[in-house]
Parts: sequence; structure tokens; C-alpha cells
Amino acid sequence: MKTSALAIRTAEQSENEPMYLPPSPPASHKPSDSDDSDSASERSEETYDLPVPPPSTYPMEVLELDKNTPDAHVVRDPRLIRLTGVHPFNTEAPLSALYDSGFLTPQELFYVRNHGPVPKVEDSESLDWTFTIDGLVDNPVTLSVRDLQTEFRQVTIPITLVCAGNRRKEQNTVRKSNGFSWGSAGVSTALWTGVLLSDVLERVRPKRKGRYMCMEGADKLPNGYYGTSVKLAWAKNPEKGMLLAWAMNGEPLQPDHGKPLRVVIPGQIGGRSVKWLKKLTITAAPSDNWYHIYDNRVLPTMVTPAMAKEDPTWWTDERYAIYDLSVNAACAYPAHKEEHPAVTPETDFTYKVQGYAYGGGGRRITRVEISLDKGTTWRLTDITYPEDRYRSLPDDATYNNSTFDVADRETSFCWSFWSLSIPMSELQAAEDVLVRAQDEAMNIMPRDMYWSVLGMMNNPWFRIEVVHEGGKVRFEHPTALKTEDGWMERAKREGRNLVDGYWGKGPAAASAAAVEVQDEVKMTNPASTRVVEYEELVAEREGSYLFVVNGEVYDGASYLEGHPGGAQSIISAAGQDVSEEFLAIHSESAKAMMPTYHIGTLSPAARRTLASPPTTTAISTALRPVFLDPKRWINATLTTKRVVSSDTRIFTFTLEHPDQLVGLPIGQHLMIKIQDENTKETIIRAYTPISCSSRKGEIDLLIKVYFGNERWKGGKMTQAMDVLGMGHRVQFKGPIGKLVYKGRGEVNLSTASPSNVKIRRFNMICGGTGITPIFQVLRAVVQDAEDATECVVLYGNRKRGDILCGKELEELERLGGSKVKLIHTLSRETDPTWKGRRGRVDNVLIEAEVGERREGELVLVCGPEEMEKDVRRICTELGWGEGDMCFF
Ligand SMILES: Nc1nc2c(c(=O)[nH]1)N[C@H]1C(S)=C(S)[C@@H](COP(=O)(O)O)O[C@H]1N2
Ligand SMILES: [Mo]
Repeated sequence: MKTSALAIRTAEQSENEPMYLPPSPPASHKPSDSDDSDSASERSEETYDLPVPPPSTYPMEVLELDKNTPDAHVVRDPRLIRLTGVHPFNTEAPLSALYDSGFLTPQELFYVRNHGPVPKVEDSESLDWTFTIDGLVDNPVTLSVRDLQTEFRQVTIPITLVCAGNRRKEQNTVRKSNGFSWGSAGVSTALWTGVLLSDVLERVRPKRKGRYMCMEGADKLPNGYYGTSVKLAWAKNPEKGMLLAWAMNGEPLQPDHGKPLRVVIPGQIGGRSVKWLKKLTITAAPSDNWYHIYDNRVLPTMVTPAMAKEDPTWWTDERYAIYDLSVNAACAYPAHKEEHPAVTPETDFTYKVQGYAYGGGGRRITRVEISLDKGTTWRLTDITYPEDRYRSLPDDATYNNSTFDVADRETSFCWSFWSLSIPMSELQAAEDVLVRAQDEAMNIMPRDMYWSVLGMMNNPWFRIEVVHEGGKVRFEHPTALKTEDGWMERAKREGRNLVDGYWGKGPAAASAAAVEVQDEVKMTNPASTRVVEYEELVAEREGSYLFVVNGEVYDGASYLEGHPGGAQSIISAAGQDVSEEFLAIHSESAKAMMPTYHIGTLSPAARRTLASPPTTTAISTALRPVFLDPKRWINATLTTKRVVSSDTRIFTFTLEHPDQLVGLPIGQHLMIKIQDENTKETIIRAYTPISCSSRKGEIDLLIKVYFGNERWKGGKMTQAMDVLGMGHRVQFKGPIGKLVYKGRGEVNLSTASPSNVKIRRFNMICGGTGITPIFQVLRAVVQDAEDATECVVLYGNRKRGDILCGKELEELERLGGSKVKLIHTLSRETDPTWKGRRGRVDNVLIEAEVGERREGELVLVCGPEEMEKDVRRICTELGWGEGDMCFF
């Protein structure tokens, strides 16, 4: 633990002018145990044995990753691990880095939980930042940061913040919750300087009916500004230590932590500590802010994501809202994947097992115990409480123009550290190292996980699995971020039952009675017990298309007609193991259809053969004239990325050689497979390039990046694409799709029985990025002077800036003359200069421009699911049959 002689001013020395930028950080960072005599200047000040703010390593830089996001003004530390793609910024430090940095976390390693973009505030504007206090009060006010600094008592309190999602990845591994995966470093501590909320509330004089204090930040999110509430009685109570803070560890708040002003609520989940504070409102009822209602709750364990979605009353029951933190602990050392050579009695040594623990509501951690025998016996660890060292300061000592407000508090608002030295021989003999903490109210961490929809407040025993391998002992944490797995992910793959009370390692009897880990849709039919050999799988027989998913064999023949991806995707899957792409692109409901097509299980011999396919040396080394192969993934290299707007880019991929054709018929799509840099998850999606199919050696893809927000973590594929570096290799496969446009009105529908139809007119309806396949067909029609096919394009978007390929479409409309009619419609444009149509692609538009069914015409549709549904309904009412419509 870092402790030091912290320079403290005496009362006479303190100044009281407003000072947003605090004076230079505490003068001395010398370890207290150094016994060399202090220099003269330092000796003039009293010194105490205190944890000091870690020296900041600022200035940091705006990272490359952030430059194309709304956070392009925020400097950050590259060590932080991003948990929700690039944006919004939700991050934790590697656990060892966090733990090693000591009691006070440097701002740059402090975990960050942002629901959206970070408001931009210049240093020069910080003191003038204002917020209002109104509602049920006698004296509503508007106060600036300067007012807070000059008119109120300034205090500093060490406080630990913890996100309610800390350790959520463990819940997600048992069963996916509606929240992203935190490891166990969603917790950090700082010295917070500001004003006690109780002092400020005294000035506004809340009315008798006021029972809640609602807070709102300046970050505008999809469902309004971030906001929440706490009980007014707590906020008025100085014992609760709630602050309006502008400094952290003696420095102004960094943008990610609420610059220039935030609420800090000790002992409660981080979600209540509103950043970028703009409003306090005293009310009779809890906050009705979307984020107060749909976030930071522990719903009863039997409430599934579907139930919670259907019945909103689950969310408005205040009893399920989280305020105080629950007692929790994690082990920092041994670290995840830490290895030691197995010891003998001669080489044995004592190892210091150590980690952090925290309680809620100011309750002190009173014991932390370790078990090496699955919880039968426990050993007490030693606990240190660094925050207690501040209690010995004299009353008039000032720091950062404030006084430490800890001496007479009976609360513990910070994490504590526990450790116990254990012989390595004992550690290596155990199957697991279990840690549990208990607080002064005797709340104790449970053995079993309490799973809930939001995956919050996860606090079962922290379990480290001891693995023996090749003369070594390896310690594995429950989960790991980024590329690595923890024991839970591994155990799940091995088919162990994670919730049998023994982590899948206990007596067999226990597992029988346990709840089944249920998160996957059953795709097999128990009646299909046939064992399929390799020869049968790959035999080309009429009326049968066998393919393999997870070792099970399916026959897609009877689904050629109905398959939304076109018959071709089933045909090209024949004889192959398509597990990866099948699982990546199919929805839960698609998976639920699979038992119908399940015919049996692959024999072990067939599995082996399939796993090692005939070597690729058999494939000719001659240059392949066509890039795409329907049965194999082929690499192309990302060479250019053009940023078209804040969220759209054109990616250019270079094919295998400059003369190679893509091999994508007009109207068809290709599949792209990439690995998410953060999660290492494989992602596969279908796209239509915007480059011409006759272009050689390259393809262009227009991609709109779906950045995440509160309700949604954003587009996995598009966010992962957006961070790919130049030179990165990406795999492609195809073509796939239901329709091929041969030109001059000739359409080939690739269904079970491929049919050619001749048409006079395309009715093209699309929304957002759905323009890309439509664009290909439209361009083919326009570029061929002999092609007389009429095209009507109805293109829906939210705002003008969302229109993709706007200029190119205009150009095609102009070149196409009377053949082409293009209608844009915008549902959310507020700019009065927009003279085009407003509103969604609705029945009025479709009736007017498409009208009732006519022979010799097709309706092509591509857009978001909701839109496709509407269009299908409207067109069906107008007499168009399934055979007249093509949904991409
Ligand atoms: N205005 C605003 N305040 C906010 C949030 C936010 O997204 N917007 N996130 C909350 C959540 S869930 C947590 S855990 C903490 C995180 O604070 P930190 O990012 O400074 O660690 O801020 C809280 N306050
Ligand atoms: Mo949080």
C-alpha cells in the first residue's frame, strides 16, 4: 500500500478564493517508512501517515479510437479495457493494475461508466457551470461551481465508487443478462473534494412533502438526460456524506468523471452519483427518469428478459431499486492465469493471497475468509482500512482548500484490503481458493449466485480454480476480459454445471437436483437418433442437403423455399460444418425451428474427418479469376477507410490479385466474417458492396456504424469493423441471396426450383443501409441504355444526414430519365428547409407510388425489421403475393 507524508496546511495558511484548478498536488510523495531526514521546506509542514493521491501521469492523449466518436475531445488512458466496443466509454482497468495502484485510484485508471457521449466543457467554463435546485422547495436557486466554492464549507472525503454491474460477467456466463460484461475492476477510490449536499439543501429549504431528490446530468441519451433519485432524508443527513464534488485526488474532475461537477454518494452504487450535474429537483415520488426505472435494479430471479420486457410493472416497483452496495470481495493475487512451478517440501514457500472487499451504506467489512476445501472450513485474513488513517488528522488541517471530513464519522465509505499468507503447497493441493467477506451487519457473501435480468450486485464467493498442468499450478479467475477465458467460460464449454453449488466439480448427486443452466435454444429433436457417417453427409443426393451444426446433422431440403437467406445459402452449406456462421447469423426464433430439420448426430469418426478436411494443397495454386467461393472463406485485405460522415464509412478491401473479379451477381450479397478485437467473438453478417460487380481487384463496402447507447450496445459488426486497422485481413464468402438481376428485366429467383421471370418494373422500398442491394439493381438498370425496366425507389430515413449515397442516387435518377423515380421520405427531420416528403414509408406512400398488384412487377424490400414488416402488411393488403415480393 502506498502511504506517504501528505502535506497538510494549517488553518492560518488556508486561502479561500475560488480555485477550480487546485494548487499543485500534495508536496510530498515520499514513502512514510523512509527514514532519511526531510528537506527544510517539507519539515515546516506537519506530516501524517496517509495514503496520498497517486502522481498523475497526465497529460494523456485523445486516442485514435475515439477520434471518430462523439468523445473526440476526451483524453484517456489506453490501458483501460473497453467493455462496450469503442463507444460509449465503459471501461475498467486490468485488475492487477487497479490493485497495484493502491488505495486511491489514479483518475486515468478509475473505472468509467458512460451511458452516452461525454459533455464538452472547457477549463475556462468550469467555474461558470450552473445547476438548478427546484421542485418542492421554499427557495429555488441556480448555483455555479464558483458559488459552491465561495459560499459553502469545502470538504474532502475518501469514497469508493462501484458500478452495480461489477462482476457481472460471471452472471452473463451462467445466463446472459441484459447488461454488458464487467470483470471485477468496476470499482475505484478517490479523495473527493466538494460541498456536502446537506449544506446546500439547507439553503433551499425543502418543503414537508418533499421525499426524494432527483438528479439530472447534461448527457443527452436516447431516452432523455441521465437521471435518478435518492431519498431526500438521506441527502439532508450529513452522516450520509453525500457530496457535490468538483475535484478528485486533488485535481479537477476529468471529463469522463463528470467535469466540472458531479454528485458523489458514498456507500451506494455508482449509478446514483450523477455526473455533469445540471439539475436537482425535490419531489414527492422517485425519479421518473428512464434510467432510474430501467437501470440499477435487481428484479426477482425468476423474471426473464422476456417477462421484464412484456410487463413494465416489474420496473416501477421501488423495492427492487438498488441503493446501498452489497458486501463483496475479489482476489487480486493470485492473478488470473498466474502460474507457479508445483512445489515440493523443499521448494515450498508462503504466498500472500490478497484482494479487496467493500460493504454498502457505510458498513465496515469486519471479516474476510478463505476456504481451500469448498467451504467446509475457513481461515480469517488480515484486513487493512487505509481510510482510517485520515481520521487522525487535526480538525483545522486543510487539503486542496478543504477540510477532511472523516474524523468523527462512524462510517466506512471505502474499500479495504485483505491478505493471508498460505504455503504454496496448501494452495496447490486445493481444487479452489474461495473468498467471502462479511460486514458489520453480518451480511455475508452467498455461495450461490443470485441471477437477475440486469445482472447486478453479483456477489457470490469469489472463486479461483486451481489447475495443474505440465508440472505447473495455474490460478484461474472466474472470468477474464478481452481474449482470455476464466474458469467459468471454460467450465461452461466443458459442459460443467455452473450453478450446482459445486461449480460443476462436486458429487454427481448434487447436479441432478440443480437448476439447469438455460440460455440456449434447443435445436435438436430427441426422436432423431440416427448416426450419420461422413460419406452420407457429403453424398450429393437429390432432394437432400445435409449440413452440420454443433455435431448435429440437419437436412435443409424442405426449407429451400422458405429460407429467408435464399435457397443458395442452404445449397452451399451442404456437406459442411457451418456451426460458426449458423450460430452467428440466426436469431433465437430461427434456432427454435431447427428440430424440424434435425435428422441425427454425426458419428465420432465423421466428426474427426470433418474437423480435418482434405488439405488445401490440393487446390491449384493458379490465380483464381473469381474471388468469392460459396463454400470457403477467402481473405481480403482492408486497405482504405474513407470517413463519409460521423457514422458512415466506405471500406475498400483489396482482393487476391488486381485482375480478380468479385464474382457477385447483381442483387446478391456476400458474407463477412471478422473477430471482435475486444471480445474475440466471431461475427458474421451479409452485406452488399457498393462497388460495381465489374470492378477488378477491389470491393467497396458502405458501412453505417451503429454506436451503442443505453438500450442497446450498438452494432457488433459495424463497431468492430470501425476499429479495424489498415492491412487487416477479413474473410468473405458468398454469394448468397434470393434474387439475381440478369439485366433487361430478367430476374432469376433462386428458390428450390430456380425460375426466370421477365419484369417491366421494380418497386423498390428501402430504409437506412437497406439502400445497398437496391442500389446495385438500380445502377444496373440505369447503366444499360437498352434496359427499359422502370424503377420506383422509396427510400426512408430519419434525417437528411442519414441518407446514404444521396449524390449517387440523384445522379442515377438524372441518368435514368423517365425510367427512374426516386422519393426520399424523412421521419424525423426538423430542418424547415427540407422540401421533400416527411413521414415514414407508410400506406399512403406505398398506395400512391406502388399501388395494387400488377403483373410483370416485383416489389424489392430492404430495411430494418420493423419496416419490412409494415411493408409486407401494406403490400399484402394491396394484393401483392409472397411470390411478387422479395425481402433482402
Ligand atoms: N450523467 C451521468 N451520470 C452517471 C452516469 C452516466 O452515464 N451519466 N453513469 C452512472 C453509473 S451507472 C456509474 S457506475 C457511475 C460511474 O462513475 P465514473 O464513470 O466516474 O466511474 O456514474 C454514474 N453517473
Ligand atoms: Mo453503474
